[in-house]
Amino acid sequence: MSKILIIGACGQIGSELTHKLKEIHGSENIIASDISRSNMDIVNSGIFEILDAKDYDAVKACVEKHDIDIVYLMAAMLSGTGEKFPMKAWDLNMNSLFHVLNLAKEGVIKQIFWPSSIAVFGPTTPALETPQHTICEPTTVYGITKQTGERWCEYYHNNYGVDVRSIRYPGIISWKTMPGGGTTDYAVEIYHKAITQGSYECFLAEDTELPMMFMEDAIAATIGIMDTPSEHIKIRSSYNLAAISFTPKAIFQAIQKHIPNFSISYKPDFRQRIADSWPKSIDDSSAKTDWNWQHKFDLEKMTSEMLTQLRDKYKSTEKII
Ligand code: AKB
Repeated sequence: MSKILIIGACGQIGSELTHKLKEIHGSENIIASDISRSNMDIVNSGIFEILDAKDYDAVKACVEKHDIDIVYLMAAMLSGTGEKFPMKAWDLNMNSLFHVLNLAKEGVIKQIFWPSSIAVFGPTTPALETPQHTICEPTTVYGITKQTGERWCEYYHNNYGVDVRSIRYPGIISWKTMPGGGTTDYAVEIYHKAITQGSYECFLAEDTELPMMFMEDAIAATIGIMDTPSEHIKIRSSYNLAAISFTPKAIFQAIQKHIPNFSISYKPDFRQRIADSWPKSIDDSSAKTDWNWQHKFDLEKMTSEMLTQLRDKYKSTEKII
């Protein structure tokens, strides 16, 4: 049985991935790690290590201590926070990737999952049904780190045979753990505010269309690409991945069907410029062909699931309006 290390296990995607991998492989084979104990559910649910992804010696020691075969590197600074701390974003996003790529190059680990993002695209990219291979001129620090990372993943695969796999995640929507510091975070916040306050002030304009995905689909994609036989993985930079595209107005209207009195106002901030530089929809035919990717959740199904789960979560806290 392979031993798996998740770096950044307390975060939005890392936490749900950790639970799913435990279900599949058994808790004893999954080592969750993060820079702090910011998610007690993860800390208390199995093996947990404090780990700074930027520290090569610490990452190597953790990998050796637990005899790790596979690393999911989920630690990253996202687009919004990256614009505030450009050098920190570069340091974390690039050095953590080099550390795991080099451990694979040295034969210490066998397989890597590393997330890329729609942030690799920029204002010169075709915005509708953005192709797999197209112009990538990102204008955010986060996007630059993801684009550079993709180039290095492909380089390490081509030159050193490293089995690294990657997906360009769209905005991910989930109810268990909040996202932190992204431009697509509004699409999670809006559900929480609908339930707890009945109103939401959106930091993007009402007609800003972006590619999005429900967490269950994102986890299925992540595990799907990692379980695919290596010879089918034709793209070693990162795969386009798509599910649903919508605007703040469309998600507001979908919520209003369940909560008729819900209201919204729009106050675009610095993240509007980031959102405007990203695609509106993505062509993910390569992922469909190479490893049978197919999403399950549309806006209606996701909205219904989000509201049901969040109502349940907030029930005991008396925060529901
Ligand atoms: C962000 O908004 O920065 C992320 C992403 C699209 O990668 N959610």
